Amino acid sequence: MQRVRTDAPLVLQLAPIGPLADQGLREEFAAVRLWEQADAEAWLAAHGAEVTCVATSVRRGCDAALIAALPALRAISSWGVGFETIATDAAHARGIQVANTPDVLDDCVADLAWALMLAAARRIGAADRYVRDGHWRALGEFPLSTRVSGKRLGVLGLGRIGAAIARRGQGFAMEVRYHGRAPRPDTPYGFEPSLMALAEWSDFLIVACPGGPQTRHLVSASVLEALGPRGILVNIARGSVVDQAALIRMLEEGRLGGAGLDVVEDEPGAPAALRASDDVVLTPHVGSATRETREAMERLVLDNLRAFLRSGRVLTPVR
Ligand code: 8YV
Repeated sequence: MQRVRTDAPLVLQLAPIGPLADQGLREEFAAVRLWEQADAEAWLAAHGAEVTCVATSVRRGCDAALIAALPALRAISSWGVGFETIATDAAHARGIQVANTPDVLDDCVADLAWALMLAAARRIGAADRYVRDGHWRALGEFPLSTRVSGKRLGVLGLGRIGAAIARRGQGFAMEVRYHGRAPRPDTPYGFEPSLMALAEWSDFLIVACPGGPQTRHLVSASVLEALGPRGILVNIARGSVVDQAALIRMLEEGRLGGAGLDVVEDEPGAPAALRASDDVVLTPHVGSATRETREAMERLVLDNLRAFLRSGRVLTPVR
């Protein structure tokens, strides 16, 4: 795509983001679409030095090599609250601002965490299949499930999404505790100094911490063991946080009660062992995927660019 106004700052879009953001980037920012260039490498070699802003998503990311190829880059506006696919260290080392889309998705991701917890505990997926497959012939035949109300809810990562998950516990008369990098005395929930202690205490453990190398396989075989044969694991964060091989083994051996997973390792697609288990409820990484929230995320991508171009500061910087 050719730019019409050559005096405007050059915005480079790395991948499609969504209809609203894509339209805004095209019409308001005349963004160049890298994936549509016949030869992206050649385009970068010819024009990389003119790019001041990048628009991307957590799915597409922006790695250190690309940042190095854009010597005039000053801001990256990314769709998604996660930013593990963006080389933030390389960006910050050069004073490049990185913006993500926090806050606007908290409620929908928290809602889905609860939906998965309720579905896994009450065996909604299995019950739905039972009815659909024509097995509902007598009353009271479907196996008993697990109570949620009044139980113990453990949250790994009490950030914005974790706090929204915890708040919902009040409506179900649940006691809530959490583990994270530091206690949050501004909240009414109990802090557990170790994840093992939290898992031992919890009936339900919801993973809501960031992904990336620092949290890889934090939910290990021993943490799952501590959660126990009645315990239920929910993950709406990143598949990488859970040792998936251990999770599958524990489920197969009946050493974990069940799991509700919106994310898995090596997305897209889930391994056959998880798909085959009636103790597991699966969704295809759709925590933020409501019309309302996705629109708000797309708007924020544009608002961050607008704010940067107007004031030199993005609205929601990653620190
Ligand atoms: C998206 C997300 O649903 O914001 C994030 O970091 O993971 C979600 O909002 C996900 O990126 C879909 O692929």
